[in-house]
Amino acid sequence: MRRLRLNQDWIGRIRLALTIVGLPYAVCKPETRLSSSSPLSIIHSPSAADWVHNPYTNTLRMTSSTVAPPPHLKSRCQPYPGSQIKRFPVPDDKVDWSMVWPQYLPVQHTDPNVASRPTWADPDLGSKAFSPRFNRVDGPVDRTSFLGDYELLQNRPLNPRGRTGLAGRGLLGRWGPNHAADPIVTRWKVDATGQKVSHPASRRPVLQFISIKRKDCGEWAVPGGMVDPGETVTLTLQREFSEEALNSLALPAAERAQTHQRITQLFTAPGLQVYRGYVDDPRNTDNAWMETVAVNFHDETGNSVSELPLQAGDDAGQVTWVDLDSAFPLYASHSHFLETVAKERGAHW
Ligand code: RP5
Repeated sequence: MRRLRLNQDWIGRIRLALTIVGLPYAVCKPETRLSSSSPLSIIHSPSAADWVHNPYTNTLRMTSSTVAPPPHLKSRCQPYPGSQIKRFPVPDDKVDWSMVWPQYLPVQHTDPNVASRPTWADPDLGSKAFSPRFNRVDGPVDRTSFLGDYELLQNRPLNPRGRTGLAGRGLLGRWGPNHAADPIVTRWKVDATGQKVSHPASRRPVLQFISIKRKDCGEWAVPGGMVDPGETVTLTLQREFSEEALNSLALPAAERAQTHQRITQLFTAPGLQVYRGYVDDPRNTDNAWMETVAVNFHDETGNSVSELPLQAGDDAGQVTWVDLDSAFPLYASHSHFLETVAKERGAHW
């Protein structure tokens, strides 16, 4: 409960700050409160023996689903991001599709930008020459879900985590799963003499991660992004990190090549895959939702990526090293990923 109060204090402060600076849209407010039985906590903190190397994605991943999935809370936030649209209110006990609810009347919304058919978005269902193969890898677009096969209702994919109060695609480009990748780059916090800094309360060493402030909502987040059609997750992780945290697209060619070489070293070492699954993203709808693979790349000695000059680029308004701490509010399910990183590395949380 103490942690919940802390979180809400932070959210209040951030919302106040956003109001002052007038960001495009305020932090999305979950409709429901976290309860003390929230599945946000780690069921089992894995030991080194629980990790196996996956040669295809070059990640170490957990052998079993030891981490509880994130709760479906932000996916019901009001108003819908980037709009004044109010979702049809969905109480906790009606989230699951198995609960019969004839009165359910979700608001239909697809953002005009998505409807205008940018290259990253699907056409509308029913459009000529658009026959998506749901639950399949559909040409260069992966329409499979980490949660298994999803259902279709009237030819529309159904969010496997349940109702959101909004039908259509909202701000998301793909019908069904929208796949992302989240690079969590960490180092130990050290003092002026190079000694690890421990947190006074937990007495555990403090980890820091590279965080960006998203331009769209002003929330702090992991510098993740969408997997482009045909792209491997490994490549997305490095590309998104370079674009958002190092502003690689704006660097002069020589500097860009140097930066690329340095971060390739970090990203080619196997990372720890800390999460793979559904993301409780405020943009989720009944028919389109976020899924991700979150991988931790750790600079143990602090002399690799730690020395790179951070510069916000692309979707990021700011970039900085942030201490891992449960009280720091983050976008979507990102706190959940960081909690796993902290537990796995024996760090403060
Ligand atoms: C989140 O949205 C994912 O975890 C990832 O961080 C992010 C991808 O969306 P964009 O940053 O590309 O908008 O759900």
